[in-house]
Amino acid sequence: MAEVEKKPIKITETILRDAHQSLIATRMPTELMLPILDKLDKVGYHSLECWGGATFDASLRFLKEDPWDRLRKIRDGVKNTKLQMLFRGQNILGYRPYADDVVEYFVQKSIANGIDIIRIFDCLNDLRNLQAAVDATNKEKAQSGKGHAQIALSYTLGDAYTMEYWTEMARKIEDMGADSICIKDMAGLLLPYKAAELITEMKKNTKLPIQLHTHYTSGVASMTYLKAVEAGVDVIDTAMSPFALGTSQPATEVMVETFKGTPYDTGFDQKLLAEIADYFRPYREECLNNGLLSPKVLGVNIKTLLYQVPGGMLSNMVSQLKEQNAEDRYEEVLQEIPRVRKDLGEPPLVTPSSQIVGTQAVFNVLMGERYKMATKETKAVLRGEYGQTVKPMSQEVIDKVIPGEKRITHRPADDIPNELDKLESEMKQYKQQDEDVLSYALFPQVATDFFKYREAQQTGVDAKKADAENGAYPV
Ligand SMILES: [Mn+2]
Repeated sequence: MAEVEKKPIKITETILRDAHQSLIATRMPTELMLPILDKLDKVGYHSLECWGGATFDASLRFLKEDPWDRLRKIRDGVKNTKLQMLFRGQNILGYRPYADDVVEYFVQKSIANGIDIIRIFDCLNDLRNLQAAVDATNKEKAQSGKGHAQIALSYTLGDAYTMEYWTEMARKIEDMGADSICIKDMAGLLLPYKAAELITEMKKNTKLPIQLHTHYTSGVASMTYLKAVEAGVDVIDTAMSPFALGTSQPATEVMVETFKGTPYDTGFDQKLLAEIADYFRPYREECLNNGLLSPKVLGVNIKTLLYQVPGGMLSNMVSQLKEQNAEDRYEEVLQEIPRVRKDLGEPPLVTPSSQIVGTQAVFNVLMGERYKMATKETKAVLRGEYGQTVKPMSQEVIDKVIPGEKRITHRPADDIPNELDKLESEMKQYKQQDEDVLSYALFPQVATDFFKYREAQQTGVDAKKADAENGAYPV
């Protein structure tokens, strides 16, 4: 009897990044991560996602930690496993587009401090917004031999997102010089049989490895992984059980056990995984007790599937309506969302496009007239400042919201002159390491506060007594 060809499924562990970003607002401190790195390193993961996304902001803003220092400490403790980060294309890890020189420098420093795989995405899937980061990664790879550029497509549903769209994107990503592709399903919209079809078709169109990233939010995620693995996906993202499920990823141990004895067997040691889970479980309990982890995010949110919008977007919308004493308009707004999305060229609904569409839908309903008022962000999308959408935007809406204004069709970052020197001159009094200018570039105010805090710590001033609000630190 012919042996079935073995194809062990590879796993990216998310407990150090997306798992705690999704469940406890990215609050896991570095000190909690360090003692378990040795065991995590022994599992045999494809990679450990541990940096980028919201971790950078949360470290500086809430944990008063230097994110670069975190990365170096994780690198010190993880000798064998690749380290992975999430990167928002031209927005890096911030909320505005940056000049190419900042993007390139950030990539260079991320790799120099220990990152191996950079997962790069754009909220409109406009590949032009990813080119600078991919080129920078490839440049670093050519020079130091380190670095892997993965392009992530934000998965979404809609008329424009046909099978041809996804397969065509796979081809383009390969042409751009990326090393792998990720299907990034932030809202848990990808259903099991659809996943099988998607992976099968994409595999026909690209030689690049394909990784699948989803969230448990709608309750289908582990089934989606099962079908995707059977269809030939190369890597899946999972989280150790104490921080799995709900708005996080499927549990690592469960997926490992599922594939045991099959051609997809990971070969991971369940005893070792159990020891890692034992380590994180008391922290989960602590987070449940102090309210950082809410049982609300641990269930199945079926509305995600019903309305095809991310759970976070719905809760945002409800709070906006509450503020206006207009909770009774909920259904109307829900129906307005797909219309606004169409007007704006049917973008995927992920940060920040989800907030832009959601807020505009609330405005349209509450004002009693569509686009009577438009947000600054809606205007920017219509001007092309976020990039190109898959479908054309509504001419009628363009004429009403930005009449006679200039629209751009080129890559938005082409309008941003190099800015590293200027940023450097603004923050040089606080600079203790090269990387500080990048922290400042991303979050000028938060980073400055952090630099002052750091100085106060170093000079022995009790930072708790320092006047954080006014930024006055008695020395
Ligand atoms: Mn995610």
